[in-house]
Amino acid sequence: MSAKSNIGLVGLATMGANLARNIANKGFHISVFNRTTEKTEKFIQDFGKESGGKLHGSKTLKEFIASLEAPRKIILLVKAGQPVDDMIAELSPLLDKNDIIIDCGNSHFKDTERRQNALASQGLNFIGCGISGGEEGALHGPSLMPGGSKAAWEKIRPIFEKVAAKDFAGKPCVIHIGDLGSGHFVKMVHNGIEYAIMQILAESYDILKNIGKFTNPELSKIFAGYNKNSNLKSFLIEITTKIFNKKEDGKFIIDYIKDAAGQKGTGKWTTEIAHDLGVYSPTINVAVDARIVSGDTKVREMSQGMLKQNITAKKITISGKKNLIKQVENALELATILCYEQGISLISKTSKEFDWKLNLAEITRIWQGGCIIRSSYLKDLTTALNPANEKAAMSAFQKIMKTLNGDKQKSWRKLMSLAMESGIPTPAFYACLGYFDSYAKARLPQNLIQAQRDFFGAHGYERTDKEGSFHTEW
Ligand code: NBP
Repeated sequence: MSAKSNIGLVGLATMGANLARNIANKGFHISVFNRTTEKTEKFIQDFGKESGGKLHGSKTLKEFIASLEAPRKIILLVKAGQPVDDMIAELSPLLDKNDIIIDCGNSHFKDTERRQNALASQGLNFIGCGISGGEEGALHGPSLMPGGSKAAWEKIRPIFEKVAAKDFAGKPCVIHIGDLGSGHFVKMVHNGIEYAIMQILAESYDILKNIGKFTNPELSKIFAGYNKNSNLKSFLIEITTKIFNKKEDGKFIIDYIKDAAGQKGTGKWTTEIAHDLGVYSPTINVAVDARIVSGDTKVREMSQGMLKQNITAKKITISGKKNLIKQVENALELATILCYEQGISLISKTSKEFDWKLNLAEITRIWQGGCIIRSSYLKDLTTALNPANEKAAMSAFQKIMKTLNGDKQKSWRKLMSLAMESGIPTPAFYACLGYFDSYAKARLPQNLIQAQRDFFGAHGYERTDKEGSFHTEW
């Protein structure tokens, strides 16, 4: 290769391979490197032709670095954690001042800040960039959330804007999120919202399957119906309709998948920072817990014989089935709105705490395409969060409030009673309702907790009728 590549990428597993192909397909020359050289060779063999000669494989890091135009822009898509530090340690001595490393993996935002500080002392730029959309997104257009130096962002911007998915108006689903680790932070909260929505979808499945007695093809049709609701139409519901219909060897695969849900940490990290900053995000917490209990298979198998659910299951009628489909739709619609709300509140509070000045409307806009939590509801949410058009923001906000406060809420409450009576665990749905009900009340019962704390620990309390701190000899 005579001319140098516009960008480089390290890590040719699912995400890296697909993102590299996407970048080449958008007309950029890209050099690639993978720790295991055979993977690089196979990748170039498989996709070199499709790229029209724009993909360039390197066997050594030295060769890789030499193939890149200045300032060098290097995307890392290696396993999060120690491998990122290992790659930085190998790359940084070979780089020149002002070169840019872009970590697109799911790194913790505090690790990103540590790496930014260490590399800044060597004159190198480090951007922590969240990427969402899985392999399809990486190949055809992901949602990208870069954070770090604005000047470095401007250097990668032309490539990233071409590679990203498009929002509802056709604009790229990428912005400079903000300073420091803010890009990885926003991606982490995105994943927290993803955990919460996936859990309420799983609970909807449980209710429909075990109370409604719907078959897999019926479930597929029901979810396809939900996907016509403008607040629910989403990537996650779309794939859910496909999952229920998928057969292998004549069997529905869903019925044979173990119910132990995996997790790689971003949900847990979201709950940790929410607790650290005192942000109420119960559905994200519960979604992480639900994955934990799902993995506790042995204990559940043992306790199933001991714990008898004292319920009398009623046979569901045809009209009851129809009603159930609507009740679940209403519950899903309102709970989904509240899942996004919990994530946005966390981003907002953190932005203030760290003085990041994050643009909430722009963040939800870049989630409109490419990413796992893309949904048509994000149109209203983006508008409601955009202070630049006050009238439109107020009208979108009122529309959301009308949905939350209307009759669908009653239907959701009835569904929760039914789930409880039927012994179906729906902790994420309850958490969403608890979130709503807690903020709907100016006074909560924690006056009792304050009294108890003062009783046993002389912690003192404040009063509603006079200023100051008080203690009672109980
Ligand atoms: P993996 O997370 O499975 O990582 C595999 C890659 O890391 C391979 O290229 C491997 O090289 C390389 N690697 C490892 Br492991 N240790 C290394 C080391 N010490 N030095 C250099 N390279 C090393 O790949 P992925 O699923 O494509 O994900 C990449 C990143 O993107 C992760 O942070 C992930 O959390 C994030 N992400 C994934 C998705 C998704 O849908 N998969 C979505 C969004 C974000 P080798 O071939 O030599 O073993």
